[in-house]
Amino acid sequence: MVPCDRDTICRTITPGRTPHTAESHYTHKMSFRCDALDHDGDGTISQSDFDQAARTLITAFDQIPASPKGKALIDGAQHYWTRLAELADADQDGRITQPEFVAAAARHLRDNQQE
Ligand SMILES: [Ca+2]
Ligand SMILES: [Ca+2]
Repeated sequence: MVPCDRDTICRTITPGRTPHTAESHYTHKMSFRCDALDHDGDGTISQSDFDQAARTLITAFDQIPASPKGKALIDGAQHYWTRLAELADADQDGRITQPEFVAAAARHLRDNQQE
C-alpha cells in the first residue's frame, strides 16, 4: 500500500484510521469531481447538470442564451455531456452515477498508463 498525502491529514484528524492507498485516494478524488459536476445535487450527473451549469455561466457573464456566446456555452456543455456520457454512462440510462464515473476515470487512467 502506498499512502497518499491525504493520509497524513486523516491520521492527524482520526488517529488509528486505516491509511489511504493510492487507489482509495484516487477513488475519493474522482468522487469529489463527480460531486462537483452534479450541479443540482441529485446524486447523479445528467444533461440537466450541464445545462444548468451553462446557464449559470451565461448569467454570470451577463449574456443571454440566444446570444452567440450563450449559444456557444450551451453547445459546449451539450458536447461535454455527450462525450462524458459515452465514456461513463455504462448502463446508458442518461445518468452517470458516482460508481460509473469513478470506474470510467479509473479505466481512462489505466488505458493512459498502458500507452
Ligand atoms: Ca445531478
Ligand atoms: Ca448510468
